[in-house]
Amino acid sequence: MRVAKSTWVAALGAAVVLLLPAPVQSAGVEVPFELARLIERSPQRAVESLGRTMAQISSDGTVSEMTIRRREMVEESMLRARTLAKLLALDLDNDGQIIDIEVTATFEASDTRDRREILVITTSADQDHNGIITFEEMRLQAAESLNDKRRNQSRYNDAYQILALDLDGNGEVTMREMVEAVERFSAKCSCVE
Ligand SMILES: [Ca+2]
Ligand SMILES: [Ca+2]
Ligand SMILES: [Ca+2]
Repeated sequence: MRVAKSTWVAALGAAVVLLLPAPVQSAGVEVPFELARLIERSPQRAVESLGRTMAQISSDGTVSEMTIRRREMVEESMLRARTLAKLLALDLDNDGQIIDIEVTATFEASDTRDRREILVITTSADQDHNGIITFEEMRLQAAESLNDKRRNQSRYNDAYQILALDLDGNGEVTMREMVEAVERFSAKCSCVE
């Protein structure tokens, strides 16, 4: 299901027009604190930033819990695959496990930066410290690298906050809905810009 980018570009254009005269809407919109601050700082920039996030999640910019989670899972699996690929590259004889000789051989053939990475990843992957990294340990290491990444990641938290802008409560937020929600909220809070 591919929808042209022009859909949300048009919505953004409409947003800018809508936001300038800031028509007063009576219906209140409850938004999470962080999102409220973003809108209060600049409704127009909030629309642009939220629009970008929404467009990254789905081609037509309509987001729901499912589309966000799906996007998140795709990214997570790519991160896991990257770590797993680094470990699999050390399995020189392709028997599904990494032993000392394989690490040493790769280590000697690598430059300083890669050597550091090899040391870090192999030390951390060999969870039972028996000198052998099994495939199960590689899989666990890949999952763990995701946790590190996740701690620093706020992008999807932002995306989930957008769900608060579901004005008609149908479980998804369209670009137009987001624009209208920002407009209503900014009218209510009499934000400056
Ligand atoms: Ca091996
Ligand atoms: Ca081990
Ligand atoms: Ca909706």
